[in-house]
Amino acid sequence: MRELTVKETAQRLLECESAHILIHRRPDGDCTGSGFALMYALRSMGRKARVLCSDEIPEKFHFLMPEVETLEEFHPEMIISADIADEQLFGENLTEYEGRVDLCIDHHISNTGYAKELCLDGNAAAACQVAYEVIREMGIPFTREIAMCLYTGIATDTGCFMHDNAKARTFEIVSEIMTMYPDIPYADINRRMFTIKSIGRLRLEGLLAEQIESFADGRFTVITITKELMEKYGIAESDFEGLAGFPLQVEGAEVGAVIKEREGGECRISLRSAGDMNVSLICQSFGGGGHKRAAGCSIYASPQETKQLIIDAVLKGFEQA
Ligand SMILES: [Mn+2]
Repeated sequence: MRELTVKETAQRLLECESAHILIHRRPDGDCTGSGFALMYALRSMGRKARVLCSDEIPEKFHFLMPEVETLEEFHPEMIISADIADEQLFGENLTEYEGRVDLCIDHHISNTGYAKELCLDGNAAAACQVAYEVIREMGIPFTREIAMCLYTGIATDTGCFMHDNAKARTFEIVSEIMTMYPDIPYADINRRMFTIKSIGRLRLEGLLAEQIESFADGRFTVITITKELMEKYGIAESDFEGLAGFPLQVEGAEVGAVIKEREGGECRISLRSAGDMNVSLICQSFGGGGHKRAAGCSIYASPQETKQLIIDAVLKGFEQA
């Protein structure tokens, strides 16, 4: 693997005649935005480019995609990946690309270096931020659709500019995009990405709110979802997407846990920390892992027993801090 500068990456793309652009499984706004922005950039120069994803792209991101796909199948000269830290994230339908990626554009410091060449900025809030620098460096017209893709990826990966990955450069880029295209409905995009939910999802959040239990004077909040509850309300595993941080919305909560009962006596635990506690250490002690502020593990026990084990571990963590 060779690390490329933004300038070298721009040069690669300027020379690229045709490309398949891979984005990660269970696509989010950042991989969708960066993938399609790179596709539009290549197509604007008359090159062939197509975005490939193992899973279907959720409807809320469809406005970033071409309305109709007119491009026929082609054999790509280059395989590019966007926002993919690890080949394991290609997903089951793109495994044929393992070991074949020529250029990866990414912002995860955990990137495994699977591509032949890598353009990585670990300080960038989003892959879209890296893609912005590359496309600007290419010197090609910065189209409205590119602008919309990159804005959406930056907005989603920063939690609508709320997370601490939103830095001065992030806001500069957004400012440049807004100056170029003041008419893009930015606030409407934010609303669609962050506020609008299906009625089912909203009801699920209501149900979750009812299940919240507090411990350690409210510093630890827990939501336990049993199979029985999921069946009763017709909730699917996929409905929980992005809800791990839900218990942390409670005022005063420093650590939050969502415990979900699964088949086969398994309970899946998502732990989130808003403070100093390193929840990946707790999850590691149960055979799981993750990051300091976001981690997960599985425990093979009843939901009640699982909850008690997690409570004990977190309270011990508070005592030791
Ligand atoms: Mn990303």
